Amino acid sequence: MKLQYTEEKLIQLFPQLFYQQPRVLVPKRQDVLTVTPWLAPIVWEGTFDPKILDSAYRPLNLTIGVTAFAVGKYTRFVRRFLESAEQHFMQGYQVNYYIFTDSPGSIVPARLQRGRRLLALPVPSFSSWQEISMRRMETISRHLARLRPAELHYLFCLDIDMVFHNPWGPETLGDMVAAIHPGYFTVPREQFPYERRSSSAAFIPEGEGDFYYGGAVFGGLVSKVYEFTKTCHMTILADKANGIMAAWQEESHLNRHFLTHKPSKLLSPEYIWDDRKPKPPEIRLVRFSTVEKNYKEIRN
Ligand code: UD2
Repeated sequence: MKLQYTEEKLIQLFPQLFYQQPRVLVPKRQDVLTVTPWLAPIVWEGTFDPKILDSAYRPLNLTIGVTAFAVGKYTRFVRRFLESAEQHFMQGYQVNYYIFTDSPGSIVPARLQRGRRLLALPVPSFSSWQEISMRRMETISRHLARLRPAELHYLFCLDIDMVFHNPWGPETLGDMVAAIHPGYFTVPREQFPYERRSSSAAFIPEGEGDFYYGGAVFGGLVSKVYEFTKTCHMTILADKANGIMAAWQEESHLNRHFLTHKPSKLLSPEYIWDDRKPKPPEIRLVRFSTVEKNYKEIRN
């Protein structure tokens, strides 16, 4: 018997084979920069087709890691972070969540989908929030040094006081991935809060710099994230030896590193939004954003 399928049926059966033809003379977005001057893509809604990406990445059987720190009162953010990640983060992929905390007992095991694991890993607390934030570079690099190579392919290092609102998928995967900070994507670089003291290892002089990246989101191939976090830890230590703490702690060191080691992919502020800001039309959807917190209360 000869089987006859309508086009509609074929699209239903093999969605990955049917998609709009990319048009060389018709850019998908004209309102935003979609590629850096060093030819790294900047990921915005409307610039990619999730079906094509899934058909390329799903067969690779990847495991994607997430590190997040919940020290002191920040443990209160873990549940919402994980619940929202289970809804939106890397759907259909294997995910390992590594939650570093000073109270592993308080991390309630979340209900995870198949192929997803949660590990609560003990870390010491430090007396200041700045130290807790900066020490993440050291902890992540040490953790990665101990991993079996097959355990993890890609890793994202995220702030815990954040929530996923929309899909975050394989469009974010890349060798070294940085996210454009939501507070500074419309301003000239003179206004970026880079470290401006030349005595700091995070120093960036006036007139230099590409973007201002957020410390709350970075990632990439495990080997690259390892090198990156190790280097940032070293530059933080160099500052410490000189009695300096950079203006925005490890975020300043991250920005300094990415000036000379350009990230291979950039995430638009959709991936690191701040809901207190009015949403301009260029931000078509918010994928991941900060939870409002009382800084004074939570840091004590
Ligand atoms: C900014 C950055 C953050 C970091 C920080 C450094 C963004 C959106 N956020 O956020 O990534 O670079 O500046 O100053 O770019 N933490 C604890 N316990 C604490 C303190 C911090 O677990 O007592 C962890 C937690 O995972 C938190 C992260 O460190 O999400 C960053 O600390 P923050 O959220 O207080 O930093 P914030 O909001 O100033």
